[in-house]
Amino acid sequence: MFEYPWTSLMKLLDEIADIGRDPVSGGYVRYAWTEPELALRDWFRDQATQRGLALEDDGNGNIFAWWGSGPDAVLTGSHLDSVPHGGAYDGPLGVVSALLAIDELRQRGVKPAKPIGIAVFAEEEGSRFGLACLGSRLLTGAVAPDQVDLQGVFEPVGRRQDILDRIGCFVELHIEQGRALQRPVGVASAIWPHGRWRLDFAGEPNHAGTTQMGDRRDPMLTFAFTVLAANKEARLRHAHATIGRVQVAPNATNAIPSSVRAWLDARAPSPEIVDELVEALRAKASERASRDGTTVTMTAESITPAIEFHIGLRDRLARLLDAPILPTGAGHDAGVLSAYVPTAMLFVRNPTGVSHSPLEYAADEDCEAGVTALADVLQDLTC
Ligand code: HGY
Ligand code: MN
Ligand code: MN
Repeated sequence: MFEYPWTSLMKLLDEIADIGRDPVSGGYVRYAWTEPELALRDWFRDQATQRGLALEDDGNGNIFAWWGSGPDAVLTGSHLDSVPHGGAYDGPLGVVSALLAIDELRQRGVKPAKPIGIAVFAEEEGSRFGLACLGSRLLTGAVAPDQVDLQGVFEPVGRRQDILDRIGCFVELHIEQGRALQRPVGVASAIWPHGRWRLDFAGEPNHAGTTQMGDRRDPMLTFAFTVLAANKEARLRHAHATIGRVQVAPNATNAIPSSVRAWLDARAPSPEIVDELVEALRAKASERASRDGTTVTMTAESITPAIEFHIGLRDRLARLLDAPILPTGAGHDAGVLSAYVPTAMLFVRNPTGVSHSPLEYAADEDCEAGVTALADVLQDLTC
């Protein structure tokens, strides 16, 4: 009889705890197709092999591990890449919980009537190439290979209809990324529409000591105004706007910059509000640029529409687990998959609400409750 390695969730998370961890921040730097992320893939392949799961690479950087074969599969899983200096749970919790949910089903003696798959999606955070959920977008054809620039690192094959045809539904488990969930496990209803825009500010490089204040064309001023305006415009609309990444050239203490490049992340309850917010910011930044003698351009890099998860599946999971239903402002591969297959999400409580930070945390007992919930769901959907 097949022997599988029954182990605890904390032990599995501990096995990967040192991979890609920055010793100074304590956060994870696990960008797609870099050494730590490749080590995590190897670790996942090894875990899947130990469990007798059949591995499949989809040619888009995504890995699947199958228990059983054929159509109408129930797929679970998440991602292993991170934001710069991210937490231990965002992504890996869904992958580790999936492995353990399969262990749990086998312990229960469950013989699923449908295949169960675990997916590890590539570049979910878009930390390396800018486009969030790159792997799931390529798999589904939401983006084509010729629409992405992977700088020669990887040559994706694009939409895999044969794999999509085999997926009956997808259920991603993920740590909650705010404080809204008061119980150990919840079920997602929706994802706010969101996007990323690149902002390019250009001016005139010059000497910090000799250039009169009135003679300057300083793009840093236009940038600074735009950061404050993004915050104000978001608050006015009950939306979220963040400028968390910036590059300055030449980045010298004693020189007026020639250019500033920054990225805006904007999210809101409706796409109309996201559009309004971005257009208001564009107008304000341009007006300020004309006063500063600078220029500004805004370029969309990654747009994700509003997602409503499959209502029947959502309600079935909420009933089965007696779990609350809640929306989120965070993006997920489940959001991309939901346009192609019935999709749901389970959230594990985040007591502080902190995420995309080394301080991200979930209690061990809530993570264990997540594994049990996922096992219950997989059993319910496959038996
Ligand atoms: O950025 C996001 O919303 C997600 O956590 N990838
Ligand atoms: Mn994330
Ligand atoms: Mn995530």
